[in-house]
Amino acid sequence: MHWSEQEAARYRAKGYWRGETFGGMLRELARTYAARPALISPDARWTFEDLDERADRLAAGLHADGVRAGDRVVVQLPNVPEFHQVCFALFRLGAWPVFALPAHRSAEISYFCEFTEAAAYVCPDDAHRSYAPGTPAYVLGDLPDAEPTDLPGPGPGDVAFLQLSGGSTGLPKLIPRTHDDYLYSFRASAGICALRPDSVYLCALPAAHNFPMSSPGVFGALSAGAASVLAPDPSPGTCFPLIERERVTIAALVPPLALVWLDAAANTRHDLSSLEVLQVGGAKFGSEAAKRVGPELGCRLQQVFGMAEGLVNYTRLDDDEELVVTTQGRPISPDDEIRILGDDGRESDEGHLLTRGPYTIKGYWRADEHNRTAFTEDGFYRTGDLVRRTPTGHLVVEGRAKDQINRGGEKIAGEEVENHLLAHPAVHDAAVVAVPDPYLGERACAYLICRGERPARAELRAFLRERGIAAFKIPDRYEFVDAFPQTAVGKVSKRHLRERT
Ligand code: J2J
Repeated sequence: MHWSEQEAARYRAKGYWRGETFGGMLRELARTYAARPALISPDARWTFEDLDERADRLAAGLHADGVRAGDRVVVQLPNVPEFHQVCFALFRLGAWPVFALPAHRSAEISYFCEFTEAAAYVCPDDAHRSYAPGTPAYVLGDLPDAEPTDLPGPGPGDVAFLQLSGGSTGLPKLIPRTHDDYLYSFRASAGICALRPDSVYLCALPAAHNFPMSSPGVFGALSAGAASVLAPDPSPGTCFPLIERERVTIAALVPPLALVWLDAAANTRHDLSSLEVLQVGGAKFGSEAAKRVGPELGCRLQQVFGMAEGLVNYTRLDDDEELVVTTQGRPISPDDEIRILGDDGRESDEGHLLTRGPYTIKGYWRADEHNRTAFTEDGFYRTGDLVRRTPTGHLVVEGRAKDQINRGGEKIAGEEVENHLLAHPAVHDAAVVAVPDPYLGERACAYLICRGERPARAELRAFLRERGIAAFKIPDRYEFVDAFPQTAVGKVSKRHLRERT
């Protein structure tokens, strides 16, 4: 579950792990950058001092309510400055945010609350309370507030939060990230992206996602003394005016949104000339679209291939155009160990990507059985991604060997949706697989074997909605079949199903 003493000693000696916590970092930033802007939204503007003070007051309020170090708190908030206030308040208490996405509904939220035995749930409005029956809820706008007191904080090696895995299993796995490892990953990312105090980062994707949180994301921007603009949604209609007004220098998008931005930029009246870097990641960005970014948006493209479990790759700002357009970058750290295994299990330059390093986890939280297969005995994480390594050490994502659909950057675990479909009385068996899509890259298709009469597609969708799962997990297509193709060992062959479409 942990880095070995030897690894930890090396990461400290090399200066990756600096023995700092989130709480300490913010205190330091508030001293250095004081009245400079930290978080900007369409109707709020918080300085570093504001964030520091508000985090303290909220921490004191939560503490007075009984929230303690090690407690889990499910956090589901939109892109508002309070999101980061809640994060830092919990970090200071040593309580762990469990990051849910705004799209999650009752099935996901109730699971997170039960599985983590959450002490509280922080949600956007009253309507969300019902998602977590039995867990005390705090609603945005009604957060507790008290005079700051001296609270004993967590240590740098302690878990800071639980991040959500994209997932390939029936129930989502939770990723424990420590102060030391996460601070390293976003500080190093801020360096790679050349963030300075006068940089302005646009957080257009949901702030809880690992990409806009840490690659370099809002935390990386804060660590560099830079401001972050929190966009309520990622559309050009919302973001272009914000880019113009706040002179945004760097933004992060998933590929389908990058396409929307490219098309919208062609006839916008907004001035986007402040934009220096557009980061695109979360799913494969095709080279044809990648080529358009420079000429059409007038900024540099940076491809980002990362995962909430740790490893993040970036094309560098001074990489050749060819590398930027055709690869998904190279690792943050010289100590990110990359192992690529062919199907025969031998090391190769093409095949299954495994990794270990100073900010890649050694195990999911409370998932011993799954961890035995998701990690090797010598502590490498099996990413489930198929990659090719170029002579320059850049990685090209060629495919995936895990049971997951990447719907334009939103991850869907096949098995999770199958389990919901199997609860329908007319569904005898279900297999959910990815089908290619020109806009989203992939969409989800459910293959179903039914008993009796086939349910209408609209009924299946309504059934899944009622089960309370996030809308993006509801399959786009339904195909009815009499049998599933089988592998040599008699399992459903999802590869053959994918090839049918
Ligand atoms: C192809 N597949 C990609 C890319 C992620 C930065 C950026 C992204 C994430 C993220 C992140 C890809 N091309 N450029 O956490 O910090 C797929 C891979 C990977 C999975 C991880 C970050 N970028 N992927 O997307 O945990 O399959 O993290 O294993 O959501 O997304 O998903 P997630």
